[in-house]
Amino acid sequence: MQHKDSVKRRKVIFDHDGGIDDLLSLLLLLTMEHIEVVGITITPADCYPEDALTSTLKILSLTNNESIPVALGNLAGLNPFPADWRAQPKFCHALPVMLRTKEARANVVDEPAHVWVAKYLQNACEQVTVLMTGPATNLAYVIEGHSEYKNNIGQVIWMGGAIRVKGNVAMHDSDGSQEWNAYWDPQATKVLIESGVNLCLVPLDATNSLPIDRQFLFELSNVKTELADLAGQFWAATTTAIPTYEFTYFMWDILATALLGVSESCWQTTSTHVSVELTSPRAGTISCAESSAGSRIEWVQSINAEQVRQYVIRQFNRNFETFFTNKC
Ligand SMILES: [Ca+2]
Repeated sequence: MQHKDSVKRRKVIFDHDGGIDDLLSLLLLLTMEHIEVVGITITPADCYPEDALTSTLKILSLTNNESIPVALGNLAGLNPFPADWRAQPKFCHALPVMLRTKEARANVVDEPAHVWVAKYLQNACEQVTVLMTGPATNLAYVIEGHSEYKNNIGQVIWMGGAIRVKGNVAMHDSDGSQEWNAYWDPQATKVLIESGVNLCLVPLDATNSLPIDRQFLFELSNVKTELADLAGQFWAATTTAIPTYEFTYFMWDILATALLGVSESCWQTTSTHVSVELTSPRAGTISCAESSAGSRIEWVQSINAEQVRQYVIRQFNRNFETFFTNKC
């Protein structure tokens, strides 16, 4: 166990929604020695909340990070994820190493996620990065109710949207243009996009380059460390119960998380005026605005997929006792 006090670390609030991709992202984030995870909040979107909480707490115990506060969200979006997708990550806390690991409940805060985020930002002495790999609901609630707290947000990195590619929603009230995180709570998407915070959007345009293919899983299997094996087992569960319509699982959330660690030469961003639609069949669609009338945001348009994959494999090359401890 190590604790790196000597270097100034970047403070991050991680808001996730409990999917397998999110749990892998938590593991990846905790490997980053330049990052201080100051809190974890859970949006009950692509998960059942108690499963997400259980897996999160077990991962924190496994990596000696039991003191990080965890807050469960209770705000619900308009468009629920399919029930079988939400049930899929139950698999993660049923794996042997996860079953053997006790979840420490002492760090679960007794207020909902959006309230915890608001209080953290209110009292923050320095700017914090908010990494979001689920819908924007918790942060949007805070921004709408307390716009003065925006000054304490250094950057928001959000996996969401499909700007110049088709979306991944195939529901009766959708024309297929939306990405799921943006569709779950279209109003929250609009609030965040129009908020003026320093937002780096990680849309499907970028994540489409990172399918979880057999070659990647094979490379990971050859690392042969505790973390690489656990990550490989998580990803193995996605090869049969696959939550996309193209039967391919991607590194959606992993890419957003990896941006905090990979070299900046790994990705290219562009800045575009966009608008968010609120009505069916395009509720939650983030589209390029015709003129400068929309909100100007920065989004990741391309990445070096191989460099990102190799980064993930390198970071997962460790055993659990080598994680450093986040002291909160
Ligand atoms: Ca997610």
